[in-house]
Amino acid sequence: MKKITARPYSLRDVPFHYCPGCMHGIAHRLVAEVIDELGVSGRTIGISSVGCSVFAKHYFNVDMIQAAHGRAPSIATGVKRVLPDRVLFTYQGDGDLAAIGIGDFIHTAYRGEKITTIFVNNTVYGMTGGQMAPTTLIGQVTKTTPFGRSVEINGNPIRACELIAPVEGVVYVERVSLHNPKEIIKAKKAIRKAFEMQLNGVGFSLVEALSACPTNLGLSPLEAIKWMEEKMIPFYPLGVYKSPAGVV
Ligand SMILES: Cc1ncc(C[n+]2csc(CCOP(=O)(O)OP(=O)(O)O)c2C)c(N)n1
Ligand code: SF4
Repeated sequence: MKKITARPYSLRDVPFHYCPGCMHGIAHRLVAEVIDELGVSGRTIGISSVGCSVFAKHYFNVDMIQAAHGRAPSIATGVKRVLPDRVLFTYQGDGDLAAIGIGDFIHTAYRGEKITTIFVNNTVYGMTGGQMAPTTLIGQVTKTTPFGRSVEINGNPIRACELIAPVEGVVYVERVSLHNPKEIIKAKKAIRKAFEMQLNGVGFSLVEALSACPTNLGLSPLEAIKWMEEKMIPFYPLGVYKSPAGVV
C-alpha cells in the first residue's frame, strides 16, 4: 500500500494537550514538516514562549529552549550569534509577542537578526483564561472586555506584520491563516520561505498564522472557523507584506 502521510520526524509522537478546534497543533505540524523537508532537524533550535504553546518544547523533536514571557526573540538572538550555523525559530502567541514581548520583538526585527518567528495570533490570552490581548478585535468580548473591546478605553489592536514589514533588516513577512486546508497549504509555503530566508542568511523573517481559540471565544470549533472568516480575516488581511525581489 502506498504511504501518503506520516508523522513528521521533527514532531514527537506525544498527544497534544490543546483543546478541540485549537490550531496550535496544525502550526506545530507545519513547522515540523518544513524542518524535515529542509533537512535541518539536527541543527534547529526552537524557542517556546509562555502561553498555551508553552509545551511546544515537548512536541518538537529538535532542541528547544523555554523562554520567559515575551523573551523568545532575545534568546534566539543570543543563541544565533553564538551558533550562527544553527536554525533558530521562536514560536509565540499574540499575548506573548505583542504585549510583554513587543519590545524584544521590535528590537530583534530592527537588528535584522537572522532568525524566524512563527507568531500564532488567536486574538486572546488562551492559557490564562481569555483576557484581552493586544490583538483582540474592536468590539470583541473577552473576560476583561465584557462589553467588547473599545478603541476609546483599550486602544486599537496591534497588527504585527504591518508594524515590522517596513523595517530594514526584516526580509520576509507573511500573514497566513489555519482555518481551512487551502490556507493551511499556503501557510506551510510561507513557513518554508521564512526558514529559507534564514538559511540563506538574509535577515529576520516572520510568519503570522491566524488561529482560533474556540475555548475562550465560547464557540464550537466550526463556529470559531466561521468567526475567523467573518471577523478576524477582514481585520488581519492575509498575504505577503514583505519579500525580497524574485521570491514569490
Ligand atoms: C511576566 C508574565 N506576565 C504574565 C504571565 C501570565 N501569562 C502566562 S501565559 C499568558 C497568556 C499568553 O497568551 P498568548 O501569548 O496569546 O498565547 P495563547 O495561550 O493564546 O496561545 C499570560 C498572560 C506570565 N506568565 N508572565
Ligand atoms: S485555550 Fe485556546 S489557545 Fe489554548 S489550547 Fe485551548 S483553544 Fe488553544
